[in-house]
Amino acid sequence: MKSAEGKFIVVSNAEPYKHEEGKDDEPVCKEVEGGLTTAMNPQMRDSGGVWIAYGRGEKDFSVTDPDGKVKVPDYPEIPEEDKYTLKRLNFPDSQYRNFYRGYANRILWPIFHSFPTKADLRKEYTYWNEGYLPSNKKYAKAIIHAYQPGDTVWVHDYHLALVPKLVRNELPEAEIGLFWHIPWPPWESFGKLPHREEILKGLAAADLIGLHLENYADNLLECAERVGADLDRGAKRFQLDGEDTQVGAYPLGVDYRFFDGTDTEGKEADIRAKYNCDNLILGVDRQDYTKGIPERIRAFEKFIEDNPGLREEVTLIQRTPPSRTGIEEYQVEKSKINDQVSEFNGKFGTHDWTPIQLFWKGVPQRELIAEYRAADIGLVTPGLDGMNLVAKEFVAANEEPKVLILSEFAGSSRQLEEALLVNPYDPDQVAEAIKEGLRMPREEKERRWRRLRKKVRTEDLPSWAESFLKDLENARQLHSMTRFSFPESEPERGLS
Ligand code: GDG
Repeated sequence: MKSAEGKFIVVSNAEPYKHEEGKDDEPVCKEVEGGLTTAMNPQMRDSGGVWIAYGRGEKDFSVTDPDGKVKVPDYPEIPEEDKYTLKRLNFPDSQYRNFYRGYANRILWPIFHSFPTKADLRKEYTYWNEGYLPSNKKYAKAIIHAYQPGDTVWVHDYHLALVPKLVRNELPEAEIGLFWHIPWPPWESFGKLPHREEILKGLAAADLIGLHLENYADNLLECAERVGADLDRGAKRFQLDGEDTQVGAYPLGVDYRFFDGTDTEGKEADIRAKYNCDNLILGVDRQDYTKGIPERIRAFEKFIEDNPGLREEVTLIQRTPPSRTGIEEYQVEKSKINDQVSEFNGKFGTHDWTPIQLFWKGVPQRELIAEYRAADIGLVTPGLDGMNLVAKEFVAANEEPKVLILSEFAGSSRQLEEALLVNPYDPDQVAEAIKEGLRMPREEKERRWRRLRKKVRTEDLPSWAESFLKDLENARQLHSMTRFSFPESEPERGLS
């Protein structure tokens, strides 16, 4: 699905595959869990492009060539023609700490999720000191090195907001798109960000900035205006620092055919047998305070407390692969969840029944699909989430009608209106939705499920990529005609 005659250069912080130490010290290739990997893999497979990312695996650099490149997926069963190039970047530990754990995840992440009190602004220096800016420069340099005229550069997410400007400075004619995977908050939250102008100037050099929802796009436009951009609200364009960009909403979808069609070899029956209970509820989230895990567990507890007759008939499986383990807040939350779950299981569990099954690790994708299929209810209740792919994957994986309980603060709730939509901070409401889900008449379940499946099938990953890339091409054409027709503000060449 290439948009132009050239190749794709996809750029993200997280790599799609890492290499770890296997048996006999041999490096073993593993898929990295995460929204972006799942989202982008099919396109990379089909287009044979270059993916530039940080190499995080312990054996990552033992398999790369001197330029940091390796062909992935590096599995013996994958033929060479189905692989693409992954270029791994290496950062000194101190730089990565400042960039990733510092500016990106202790400042940008909380502010963009409207948790400004969780933002550690003492870490403001991490923008400069071997941190966000120099790391963005390193990504930009790798792009410039890989670039050939006609290529499409597709940058992903909040770690790399300065990259469009840094690349544009060197490649004025390049087609550059950026997709922003997290919410764009209102000015009241965004405005608290140190370097808010630099972030917007960095982004303004992209031809197109995609976000999941219209209201995120509107928030971005308003924030740009507040820092002095000229706005064309109707056309969703703004001009800042001599750069002119288009903003649009592109709700990310999932690879429906993959989730629908993957053969799980009946593993779901084994999972159900293991828990020996009539109804399984499933939560799947990267560990993060935005995902609302303690609130979800509290709501499940409420449900169990309020419905003694249903005890031993319902089990919650909470699958939580760890993430950002080096950040203190994440460690604190993890131990709180452990305490919460063990206290509850100790109070209500019996010899035959453990109400909450908590797993602090990920499983391979096929097993995850089997878990989706084993579950009767998908419980997806983030406090705030740009999109949330788990909700869509749960729908895509299940041909059999199920129940989806979904937070109204997940971006996906705008499309998946036939789910039982809940306020994740209201335990009574979530507990009530669980009860409703368990009792839902077959006909209603089928009716809702049919509509959900249709949306996830039609608004899927290829259609998302196609519409973003089509608009990107148009935006580039427009910019190549008009880019230098705004003489009143002389562009400052270079972010310093
Ligand atoms: C960000 C935004 C936005 C989870 N556990 C396992 C596993 N996963 C995969 C899921 C899903 C992905 O991780 C999680 O994606 P989400 O969308 O739910 O959330 P984030 O990681 O926070 O992603 C989010 C997304 O970017 C895309 O734009 O939707 O709002 O925060 O794909 O399947 N995969 C495997 N094993 C697991 O145990 N294999």
